[in-house]
Amino acid sequence: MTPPDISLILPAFNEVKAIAGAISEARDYFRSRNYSAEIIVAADGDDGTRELVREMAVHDPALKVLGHKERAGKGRGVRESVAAASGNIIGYADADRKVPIEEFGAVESWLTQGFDVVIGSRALAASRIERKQPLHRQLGSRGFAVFMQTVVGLPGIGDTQCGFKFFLRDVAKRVFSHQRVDGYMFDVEILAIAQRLGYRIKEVPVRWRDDGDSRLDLVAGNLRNVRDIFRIRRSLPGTKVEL
Ligand SMILES: Nc1nc2c(ncn2[C@@H]2O[C@H](COP(=O)(O)OP(=O)(O)O)[C@@H](O)[C@H]2O)c(=O)[nH]1
Ligand SMILES: [Mg+2]
Repeated sequence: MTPPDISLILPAFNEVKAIAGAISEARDYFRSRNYSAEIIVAADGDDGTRELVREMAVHDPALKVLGHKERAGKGRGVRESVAAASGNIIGYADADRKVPIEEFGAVESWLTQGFDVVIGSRALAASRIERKQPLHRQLGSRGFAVFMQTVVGLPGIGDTQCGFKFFLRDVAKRVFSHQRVDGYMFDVEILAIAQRLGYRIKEVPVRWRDDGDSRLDLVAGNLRNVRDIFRIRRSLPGTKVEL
């Protein structure tokens, strides 16, 4: 069977209000571009998100659903979805649609121009932030970036945490086969692995809008994030080598 042009992964933890809209928007967008698209939802939690997507998938063979009743982490959801994906391009976007799917247009051109990984960014001059995060999250993100760059080091990357990242299929499969962190820090880990493997990463400005509905637990979640950043550093070789 010919692979779909794209596999879009939507990680979702208790997103019953947002998920149907996110799926149909993505489906309509790729259809309008004449792309065949597989959509994989990694749905954790117990609010009925997974069941709703399963229901939608009955009439749509290009829609798949994975996930766990217990929260398993965004990183784990994306990793399991990449393993199940077959598109020529594999990528993920937040289910709460902080980045509109039309921004894929800006990503795609770089993937056809020799880049292996293309990531959305809020940190570039041309990024358009339509609704900002609350101040404590903005400050937290800035502090996080300094801490992360000191401990792990991702030279040249201004925004690791924007949840809009796309890979050529073989690149996604290879990078994610080395990926271990289950929580939010998996974004840092995959970029670090991709850099160490010598892949070309392009950061592109995107339109971004805060949804004011975070799943991050500010205390326990951030303690885990700090621990995971150190874990990522320990697991990476100091210099660029073949993994
Ligand atoms: N599968 C899965 N998805 C998650 C988990 N935690 C967060 N997500 C999803 O990851 C995306 C970003 O998370 P969120 O906490 O909303 O980020 P924020 O809105 O930027 O604070 C959303 O689509 C979430 O539903 C998880 O434990 N498992
Ligand atoms: Mg959210």
